[in-house]
Amino acid sequence: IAVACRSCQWLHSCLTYQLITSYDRNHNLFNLYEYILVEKRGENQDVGYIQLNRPKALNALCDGLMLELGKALDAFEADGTVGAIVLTGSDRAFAAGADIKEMQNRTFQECYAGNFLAHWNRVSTTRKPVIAAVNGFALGGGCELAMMCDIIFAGEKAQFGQPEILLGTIPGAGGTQRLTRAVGKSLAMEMVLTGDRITAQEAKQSAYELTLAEGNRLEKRLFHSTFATEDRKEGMTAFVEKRKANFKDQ
Ligand code: CO8
Repeated sequence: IAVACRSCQWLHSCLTYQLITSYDRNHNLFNLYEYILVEKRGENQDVGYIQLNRPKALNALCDGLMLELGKALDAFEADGTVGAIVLTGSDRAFAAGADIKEMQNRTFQECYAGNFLAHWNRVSTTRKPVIAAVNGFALGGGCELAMMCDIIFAGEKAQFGQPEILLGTIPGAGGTQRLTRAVGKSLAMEMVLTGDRITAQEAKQSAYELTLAEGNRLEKRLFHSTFATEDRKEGMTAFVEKRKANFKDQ
């Protein structure tokens, strides 16, 4: 009986998965999800579209929502006709963070032993480009989710923030790391330490204009160009000759 039950369960989960990832005649994924809306869009139906859909909770990222998001991403990854994926929320909220009500009574032991929210990085491991279309609140885990995407396309009403400090905790899904790279250390620390939010415009102004790779390439070129100056030659020669360098700004 136990074996039969287990295979029933297995069959059930297979069927559920198949249903969740089924397409209708218009190649739209059936919306059998509870917390997200999923479909294929675009002239050629080649854009995977995922909309977070918990309006009453401002799209707070409960465990069920994140599991569904992972499944939808898996389905789009496996679908050869999908070239890129758009992840969005509503006008009012992209996502107002991890679900605080779900986390409220968790203990350290549960979080640590169960590796709480370990599956949250699924977006960042997606091989197809993922574009976050953000409006309204993108706070805490919502801001982190947007930053896991390859491109953030933000509307006028977008507000980005890491307000975890106001709840007595810290970002846990890459906020301290990705925000630093996105807006620089100073503003990232200010946001993480105060919980203050920034607009899309402020985020754009503070964004590093160079990626790390581009920055490294530029640095190397500038390093090379010092070999065109008299002072570089003088500096190194002085070191070798054990004397003080006589720089001439040339
Ligand atoms: N979790 C659960 N419910 C929420 C959340 C949330 N994060 N945010 C909003 N809601 C709910 C509210 O409880 C309310 O529900 P109800 O009507 O049943 O009380 C409903 O959404 C509407 O919210 P408000 O009435 O508060 O709406 P306002 O317009 O007055 O305020 C705000 C909107 C400013 C967004 C406000 O709701 C707010 O401050 N929300 C919390 C934002 C926040 O602190 N986010 C960070 C959460 S912690 C986190 O994300 C950690 C991530 C760690 C990931 C770790 C991975 C390993």
